[in-house]
Amino acid sequence: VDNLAEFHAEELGCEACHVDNNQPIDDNLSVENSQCASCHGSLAEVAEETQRHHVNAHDSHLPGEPSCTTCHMGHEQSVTYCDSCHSFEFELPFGGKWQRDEPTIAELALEQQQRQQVLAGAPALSTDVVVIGSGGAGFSAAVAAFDAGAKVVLVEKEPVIGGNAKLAAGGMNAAESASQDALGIEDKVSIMVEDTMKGGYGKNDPALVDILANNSAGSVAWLTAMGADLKDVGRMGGASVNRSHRPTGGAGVGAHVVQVLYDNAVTRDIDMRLNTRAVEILKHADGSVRGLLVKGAHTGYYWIEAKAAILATGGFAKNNERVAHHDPKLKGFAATNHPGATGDGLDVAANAGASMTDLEYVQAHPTYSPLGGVMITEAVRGNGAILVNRDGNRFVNEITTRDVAAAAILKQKGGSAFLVFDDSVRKSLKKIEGYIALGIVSESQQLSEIAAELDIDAAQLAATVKRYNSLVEGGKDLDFARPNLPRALNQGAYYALEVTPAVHHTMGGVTIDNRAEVQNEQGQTIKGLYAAGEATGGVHGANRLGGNAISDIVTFGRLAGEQAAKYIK
Ligand code: FAD
Ligand code: MEZ
Repeated sequence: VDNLAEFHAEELGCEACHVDNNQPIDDNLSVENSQCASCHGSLAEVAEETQRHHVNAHDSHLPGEPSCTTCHMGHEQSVTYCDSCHSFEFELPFGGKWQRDEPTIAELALEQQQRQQVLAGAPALSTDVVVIGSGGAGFSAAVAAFDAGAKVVLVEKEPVIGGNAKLAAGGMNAAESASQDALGIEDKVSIMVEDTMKGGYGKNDPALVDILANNSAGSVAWLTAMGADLKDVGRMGGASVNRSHRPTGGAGVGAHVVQVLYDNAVTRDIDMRLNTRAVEILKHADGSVRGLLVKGAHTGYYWIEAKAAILATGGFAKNNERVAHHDPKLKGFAATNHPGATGDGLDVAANAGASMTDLEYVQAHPTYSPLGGVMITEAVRGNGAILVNRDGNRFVNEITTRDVAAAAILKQKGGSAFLVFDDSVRKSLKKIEGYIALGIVSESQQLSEIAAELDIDAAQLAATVKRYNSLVEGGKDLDFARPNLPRALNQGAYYALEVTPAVHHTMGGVTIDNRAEVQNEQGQTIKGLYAAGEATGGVHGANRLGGNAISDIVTFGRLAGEQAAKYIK
């Protein structure tokens, strides 16, 4: 016996897990997962039992309802999905090491016989709009299209929802929002436009930036009306004012927003299909969309008849081969992204005739923890942390744009630096608790102890913190012109962790117009094909500002959903 299925079958027969001819009846494995729960209890119940571990494998931070089969595979070796970012290497029954083995869209095209057979037959289902991807763009599009009167099916290739959106930490940018008003923050849509264009080195499509900024407060209001809490507003790199919205207390924005969108999709009874990969957009003879060919991880190929498709497949930062092809400097870099950020949606779009914009612009996030395998949110710096090198010196304005901060870190000895903060920063941002729980942050009442632990020059670190605190008191950073100095670092314990840049965001993607319609190489609209989010290019130019992606995906996701619903009518 070398897998869970054989183990169960020996004692209980195949019917312990399956109800229909010993086969899964859907790719969500809804029957199989409910069978797991009926014997072993719900995820929350299992989490109670496993809370003795340092990191509780079942107390997941993923939104939605992660299913048992995400990690506990039936007929294959079990793997810890968390290890796609972390390296917990929990002991799993019949477990193996996390690995990704996803054929490319080009490789799948070789399965011609199966595909042609399926396409010659009837569709497995019909809908108005099929949405590809369950990140923030996909869910926003699905909910908006549904609310505009369309029947919607959403497909997601991963076993869990949320894509990169669920990992978003620091915030969602919006100008002239109700939350800013409540906090007395003065901002203007025009300043958000200026900051975004400046951060993108003027390479952005100005029409798309106008849509982003003009609808940003509306998108916060739209999410709030559906149950989101975006009342805390902080600062991100490259922003002139505090405009990054997140839940009260500074919890991660992405998991919260995805949970709200997911809950709203569930309330609307939207058909959501996990483990279901989009492989080809199907078109009528006149070039308009007629549906989508998908490959279910358990049920194989089938096609969905749809009058419109919305591509919301995210970026490709986790695919280092593709990243290095566009930006060779980033070859071999780690990435902050979820494992599905491989860019195969771009291949699906390209095969449907879509043109691409700005693929050469790939962004590194300056503060990734090599020890934890996770990105440390810019909000830690925004809320007051400083960056020091091994000599104990500051070397950059900590909240400059991330391309500048990343380049500055790479120039330091060892190509890395240290984030240093105190209890007042910790208390200002819930997200920090997660990093501490992961065991990747050094903590001490004495700066000198932290310096010794991390091999930083202790005397110089003490002098740097003293100097920084005096600059905070004077209200001006005379050393690096950091525009915000939220707090001195002198309360309670000190904290520090090593950080280095990692590939984070791909600014380029499918070319869209101001109705989120996909354009072909000739600059014409592909009728019925829409795109939104990180799968598109043009919004962020050569460099995205922190907090602008969540704004982008919700605003353009909504737009794509509304426009697709209008089109099908
Ligand atoms: P995603 O959320 O990535 O969703 C795309 C989905 O499509 C994925 O689930 C993927 O599996 C699926 N998919 C791909 N191909 C296929 C296919 N062929 N068939 C079916 N499904 C497919 N931005 C901010 O503005 N603020 C932040 O605080 C912030 N923090 C971040 C923190 C981290 C660690 C990361 C990685 C990113 C962060 N970002 C942040 C960036 C932001 O999260 C992403 O740019 C954004 O969420 C992308 O949303 P999306 O919906 O376009 O794509
Ligand atoms: O926009 C981002 O990618 C972002 C704010 C990330 C983060 O540091 O939290």
